[in-house]
Amino acid sequence: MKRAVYPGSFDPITYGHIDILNRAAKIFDEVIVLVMNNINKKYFFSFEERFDMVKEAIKAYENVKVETYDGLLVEYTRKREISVLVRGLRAVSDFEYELQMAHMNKSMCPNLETVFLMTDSKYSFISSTVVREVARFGGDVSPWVPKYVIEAFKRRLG
Ligand code: COD
Repeated sequence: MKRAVYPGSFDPITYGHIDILNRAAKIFDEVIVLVMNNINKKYFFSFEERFDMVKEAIKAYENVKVETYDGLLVEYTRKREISVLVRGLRAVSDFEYELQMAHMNKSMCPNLETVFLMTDSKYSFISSTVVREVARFGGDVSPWVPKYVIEAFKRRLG
């Protein structure tokens, strides 16, 4: 069985993330969406809120699970014996960072392969950062995120 992990912050999950998830679910037998913390980022939603939103997103898939991990990604993949990491690419601007991460992960865990999937062009401009910014100013984020994310913003922002 070919398993892959799709790690991210998902602060919040967007249609861009879901597009990548959709593609990965068609390629691999099982996909684990891993909600993590990037130590360089300050998060708007809590770990639990991000997990709950991803949990809603994966309901539509039989072969997708969600988990959380607060540690080094390569430690997780080693423990779970997962050899494929899925990352999404929106534009060339993503590539430099992603390439660095892929090499870093490979040097720590030689069996780990990073697979890059490109998002549909209609999602290529969406980022969690921009979604948060628009939501904070009361803008309509419904073209970019599902209903349960809008609800989470409402709970947060009042
Ligand atoms: N279309 C397609 N893909 C998208 C879109 C979009 N619109 N938006 C985001 N993505 C992709 C990103 O390119 C990325 O591949 C993935 O979705 C997740 O994105 P984010 O922003 O939710 O998550 P990141 O990039 O902040 O990832 C957080 C990690 C902790 C997973 C990351 O920093 C990492 O892999 N770190 C490795 C180091 C480590 O192990 N850290 C743990 C703590 S020490």
